[in-house]
Amino acid sequence: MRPASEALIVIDLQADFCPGGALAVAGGDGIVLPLNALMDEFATVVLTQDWHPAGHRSFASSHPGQAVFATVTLPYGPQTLWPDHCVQGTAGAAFHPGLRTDPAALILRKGMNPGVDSYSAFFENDRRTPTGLAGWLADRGITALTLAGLATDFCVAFSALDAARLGLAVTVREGLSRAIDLDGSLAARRRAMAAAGVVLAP
Ligand code: VGL
Ligand code: ZN
Repeated sequence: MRPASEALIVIDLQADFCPGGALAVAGGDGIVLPLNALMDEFATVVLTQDWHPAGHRSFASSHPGQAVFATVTLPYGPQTLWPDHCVQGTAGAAFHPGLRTDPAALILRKGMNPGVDSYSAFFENDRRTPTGLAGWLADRGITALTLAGLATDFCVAFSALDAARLGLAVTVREGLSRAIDLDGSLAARRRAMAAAGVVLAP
């Protein structure tokens, strides 16, 4: 067991991000079993769940004439347009059926604001609106995080970068994460994470 100051955060291991899902990440289901095993090492496990209302502003379907994976400018900045995914209460928004959820002390839902996306588990994409996770971790004396899940170059990376900025020690388990890799996004986010002091581990 690791020290109580460490937490494992499993990002968005949901059906829609796994093969067969609406925004499938290649190999997304392949990390479920090793992550289940890794949970036993941590006294604190957090799961995050992308949890959008129908018609969310990050969906290409909400922008007539725009294609999936295009980038538009929203009031808070650039936003990639995604296929409809992780709609609250749908089968696609559920965790992968093989993922252990019993060890989780917290299941954090994000992306619920209809007009603002939230890749990071800490701040919405306006980079200002907190989810409350920073305070939850601080209250419990947690100072070091291990992050893994889906997708490496979006929700895992944004969460890792925010956590590092907040002063937490962050390790991303790349071998227990899978990437979307849109227009070189994986290489860019790996560089950004390394520059921010995030430890990229297998
Ligand atoms: C994610 C795109 C849209 C993720 C969530 O979990 O990485 N990516 N919503
Ligand atoms: Zn989403």
